[in-house]
Amino acid sequence: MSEPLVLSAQVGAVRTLTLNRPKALNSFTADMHEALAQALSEAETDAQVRCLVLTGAGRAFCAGQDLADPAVAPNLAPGARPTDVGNVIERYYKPLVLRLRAMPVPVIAAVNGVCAGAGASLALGCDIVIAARSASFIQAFSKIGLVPDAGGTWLLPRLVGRANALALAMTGDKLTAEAAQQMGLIWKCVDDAAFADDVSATAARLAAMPVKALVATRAVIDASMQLGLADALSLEGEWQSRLSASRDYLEGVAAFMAKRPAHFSDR
Ligand code: T3D
Repeated sequence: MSEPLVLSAQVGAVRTLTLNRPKALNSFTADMHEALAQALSEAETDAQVRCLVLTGAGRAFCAGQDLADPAVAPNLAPGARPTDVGNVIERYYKPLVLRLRAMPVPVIAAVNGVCAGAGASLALGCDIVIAARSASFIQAFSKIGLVPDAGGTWLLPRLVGRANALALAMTGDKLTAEAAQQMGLIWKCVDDAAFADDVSATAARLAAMPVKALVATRAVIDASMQLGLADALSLEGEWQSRLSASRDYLEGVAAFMAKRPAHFSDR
C-alpha cells in the first residue's frame, strides 16, 4: 500500500498534519491537495483538536507546486496550447489558504526545512511560524516566470514591508530561517535540536488557552489591516461583547480571582 500523502497525528489536544511526499520535497500534487483538504475537514470538526500544526516529512517543509504534475507542467511541444496554471490556484491554493486563515483553532507552521514557492506562502499564512535553524524560505516564483501566489503578494508586504517583499520576490534568493526571523517574516527560528520540543510545547500551550479568543484575535488583526482606528476600535468592542458572553471569559476571570489555573473549553 502506498504511504498517505498527508499524515495525521493527535497528541493531547494538538493535531499535527505532515505533508508526506519527501522525495519531491513535499511539493503539491492534486492528490496531496485533496488529502490535505480532507485532513483539514477532520481537524475542523473534531472538538478534541484545539491547535493545528502543519509540517513536512523529510528535509523539506514544502517546495510548492509539483512542477512535474501534468496539470501544470508547461507543454513544451512546438505550437502547443499553454497550460493555464491559474486554474490550479483557483481550484486548490485559494481555498486552502482561505481555509487555514479561518480554522477554528490556532495554526502553527513548523517549518522543518526548505520551503519554496507556494510552500513558503503556505507557511507564512499560518498564525505562528516556527522554523528550524537549517530551514530556508525561497520565493521561487520569479525563477520560473510567475508572480508569488497562494497569498504571497498579500502576505509579504504586510509581514516585511514593500522593500523587503519586492527584493525577496524579485530575486528569489534563499532566506535563512535566522534572517527570516530578523526581518520579521516569521516568529522565530529555533536550533534544530530544540525544534521538535519547541513546536510541541508551543502547540500544547496554545491548545490550553482560550482558543475561541485566539481565533477571534486572528480575525480582528486581519480585519484591522483594512480599517481606520475608529472602525478597529468598534470591531474590537463587538468581539469583546461576543467573547464576554463565553464560558472561557467567565472561567478566565474566575480562575484569576481564585488564583488557580484556568481550564478553558470553548472552541
Ligand atoms: O505552477 C503552478 O501550478 C502555479 C502554482 C505555482 C505555485 C508554486 O509553488 S510555483 C513554485 C514551484 N516551486 C519551485 O519552483 C521550487 C522548485 N524547487 C527548487 O527550487 C529546489 O528543489 C529547492 C530550492 C526547493 C531545494 O533544492 P535542493 O537542491 O535542496 O533539492 P533538489 O535536488 O532541487 O530537489 C530534490 C528533489 O525534489 C528533486 O527530485 P530528484 O531529482 O531527486 O528526483 C527535485 O526535482 C524534486 N523537487 C523539488 N521541488 C520540486 C520537485 N519536484 C517537483 N516539483 C517541485 N516543486
